Amino acid sequence: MDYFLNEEQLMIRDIARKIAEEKIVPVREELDEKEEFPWEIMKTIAQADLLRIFIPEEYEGLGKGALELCIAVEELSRACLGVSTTYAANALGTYPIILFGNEEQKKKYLPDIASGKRLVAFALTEANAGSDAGGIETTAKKEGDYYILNGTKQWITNGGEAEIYTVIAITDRTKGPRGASAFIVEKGTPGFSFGKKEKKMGIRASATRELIFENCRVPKENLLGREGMGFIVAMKTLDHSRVGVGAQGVGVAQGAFDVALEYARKRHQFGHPIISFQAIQHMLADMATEIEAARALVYSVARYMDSGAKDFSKESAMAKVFATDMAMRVTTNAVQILGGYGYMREYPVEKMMRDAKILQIYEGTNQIQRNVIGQELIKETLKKK
Ligand code: COS
Repeated sequence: MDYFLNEEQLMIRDIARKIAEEKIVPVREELDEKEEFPWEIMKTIAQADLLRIFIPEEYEGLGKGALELCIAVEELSRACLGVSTTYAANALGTYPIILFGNEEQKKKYLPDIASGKRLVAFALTEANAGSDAGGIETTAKKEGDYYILNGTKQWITNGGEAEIYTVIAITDRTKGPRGASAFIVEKGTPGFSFGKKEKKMGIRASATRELIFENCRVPKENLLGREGMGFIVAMKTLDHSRVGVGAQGVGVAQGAFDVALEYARKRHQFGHPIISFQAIQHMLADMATEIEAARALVYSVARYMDSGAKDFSKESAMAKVFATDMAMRVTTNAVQILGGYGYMREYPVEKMMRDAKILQIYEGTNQIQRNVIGQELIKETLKKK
């Protein structure tokens, strides 16, 4: 379908697609097998200016919006979700600085992020605080010109590899979610170390690691926004990034569909290509329809965000939940169409199915997305009364 993308958007799509086909597809299996962080690919992505997309122009970015980022994310995801997760998590970690950073913080960090000199990670989740993001236990205690951080963050994408971390910690436990604050913590800060590197079911090219803070001294200049704004920083950041998880769903589903379609044309059973059987045709028809519906929603939500809309929690959650549930169905059906071959590592669809599962879990489970949508629906009904 034609989404009436402008010249720049088409250029971003073509560049990302070229990197995906030429640099990612040939190594994705090996990266998955070895659980290897895709540094070489990230360098290529940086050289192609794809890390500049969402950074404002005054900080050496391209000043583009959610739609352009979604287009790039979708293309990378079509080839490998492990790589696209590394790329998208960098944006997730940067949003707190773009949305809440002061001029000095933006000048100090954004140009390096735009050029790819420094990679970023976002640190909210803890062992006892996943869906219940307000339940974090990591503390930040003000002492003179520093905040002293203590606690452990869990499952942090880009952990260990990133140079910059946006971290949510509690500055006043008595205030509940209003007692959290957000900080920029640089790798190498005394008292900041890395714990175990996780072994995962999918997205194995991406790094997922614990962050350990033991009397970690963070300069007070690294507080993002004001004290007590941490939960809002986290929620607004997730509102911005969730549509991108939707774009990941569209990308991985398209990648799996492409393989399934090609296979169905070539595979012969009972003397005919299996695509001639209605059972297979109907599966492919449903897959193609669902991918297009999800893409239309993701692009529409991204355009709505870029139009200057102030509140898009509901829409962003809708894009994430719809596109990622779709991705799980489509990748599973792609394996089904390939049958025994689909289950083998020889074909890429089993990896796509393993990879797709995380999309229903990270950046807020799809159950939490439905809570967000439900809460917004209640608010809208109350407004009408
Ligand atoms: N934008 C601005 N403010 C928001 C917000 C948003 N999107 N969502 C919540 N808030 C505000 C609320 O208005 C409330 O403010 P007040 O204290 O002034 O009333 C405060 O934040 C707490 O909100 P709420 O009471 O809704 O918080 P809950 O503890 O019930 O949690 C959910 C709400 C479940 C929606 C939230 O915790 C969530 O999104 N969890 C998933 C977390 C996640 O995505 N984890 C992945 C980690 S990053 S990969």
